[in-house]
Amino acid sequence: MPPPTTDLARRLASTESVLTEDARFGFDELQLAFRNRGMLLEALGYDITPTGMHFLLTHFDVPQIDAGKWRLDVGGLFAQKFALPLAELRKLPQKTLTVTMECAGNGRALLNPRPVGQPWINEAVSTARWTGVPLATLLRRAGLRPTASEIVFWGADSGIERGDEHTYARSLKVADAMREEVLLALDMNGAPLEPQHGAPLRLIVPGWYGMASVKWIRRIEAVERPFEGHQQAHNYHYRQTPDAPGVPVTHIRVRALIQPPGIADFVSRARVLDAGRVRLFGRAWSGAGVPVTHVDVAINGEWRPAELAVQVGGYAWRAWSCEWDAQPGEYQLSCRATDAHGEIQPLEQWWNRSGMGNNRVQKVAVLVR
Ligand SMILES: Nc1nc2c(c(=O)[nH]1)N[C@H]1C(S)=C(S)[C@@H](COP(=O)(O)O)O[C@H]1N2
Ligand SMILES: [Mo]
Repeated sequence: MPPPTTDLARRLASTESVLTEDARFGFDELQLAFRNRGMLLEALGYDITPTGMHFLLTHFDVPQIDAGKWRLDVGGLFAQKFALPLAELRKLPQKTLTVTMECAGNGRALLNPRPVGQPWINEAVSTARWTGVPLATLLRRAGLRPTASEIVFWGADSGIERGDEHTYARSLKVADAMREEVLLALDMNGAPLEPQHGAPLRLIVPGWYGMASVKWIRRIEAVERPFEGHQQAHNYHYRQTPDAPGVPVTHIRVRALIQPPGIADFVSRARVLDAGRVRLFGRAWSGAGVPVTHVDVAINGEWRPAELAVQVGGYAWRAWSCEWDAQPGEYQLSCRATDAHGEIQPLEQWWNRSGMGNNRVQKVAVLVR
C-alpha cells in the first residue's frame, strides 16, 4: 500500500497502541464501549449469567448468517474433507458445560499508561451453559492426519486492526484441540446461539481467555505449521515493547470480583450503604480448570478470609461471601483470590502493551451512612 496521505488513511494504517499517563478517554474508546457491553456487576448474583447480560466482545461487525445455507467446511490435513450443514452437526452427540468466560482485556482501562482498545474496567466476564459437539469427536471422524500440528478456526468476520486487514481466526495446538472440554457450541443457556454470540456455531475453549473461543466458525483447517494470523501471532501477546516477540495469551488468570453492595450513585457508580451487618458477596475464578481455593476481602486495607461456596462447574466461577459490620464512614473494599496452583491476584498493576490479563484487585468505594 502507498504511504497514507489523508487523515482517514493514516487512522486505518495506524499501529499506535498506548496513551501516555493521564490521557483522557477518547471518542474511539467510547464507541468501542457501546458496541462491546460488559456484564453488569450486579449480575454476579446469578450462577449462570442471563444471556442478555453476558458480556460481548466483537472486533469487527457481527456477521448476518443464513443458517439454512451455512456449511461448516472441514479441510486441510484430514483423511476426509467435507462441508457439514447445521442439521448434520446437530445429529452428532452433544454435551453441555458451564463455563466462565473472561476477555483477556478485562482491567485494561485501569492501566497507566493506558493501552488503547476496548476500555474494560472489570466487567468483561460472564458464565453460560454451552451445548455442542465435542471438537475431538469431529476431528476423529474427519481422520486428523498425524502431520497436523494445529487446528485453525476461521470466523466469518473480517476487518482491519492496527493497519492489517484480515479474517478473525485463531488456532489451537492439536493436544489442546483434542481436550474433552473443547466444544463446537450450537446452544447457549438452552437456546440456539444469538447472532452476537457466534450463531450458528462457535468454539468454546474452557479455561482460556475469550479470544480462543472463535465465534461464527465457517471453516476448520488442520495445518502442519504454526498459524501466523493476526489474532494469533500479533495480537494477544504479553509484550513490554512493540517489537518484543512476547508471550502468547492463553489461560485465564485468577480473579475475584465483588457484587457492589448497597445502592449506586447513577453517574459515579459509587455505593451508599446503611450502617449494620451486611453480607458482602462476589465470585472468583481461575483458568485451565484450576479451582479457586481462597478469597480474602479487604475493608480499608484490612484483610480477612471470605467463605467459599461450591463451584458451579469445573470451568466456572464460585461464589464467596463475607460478613461485615459496617459502621458509618468511607470505605474502600477489595477482594483477592488465590487458586490451587498458588497463583494470587497482584495488588499492583501488571503492565503490558495491549493491556492483557490485568487481574489486579478491584476497588469499590462505599459510603456507609
Ligand atoms: N470470530 C470472532 N470470534 C471471536 C471474537 C471476534 O471478534 N470474532 N472475539 C473474541 C473475544 S476477544 C472474546 S472475549 C469472545 C467474546 O465472546 P462473547 O461476545 O460471546 O461474550 O469472543 C471471541 N471470539
Ligand atoms: Mo476478548
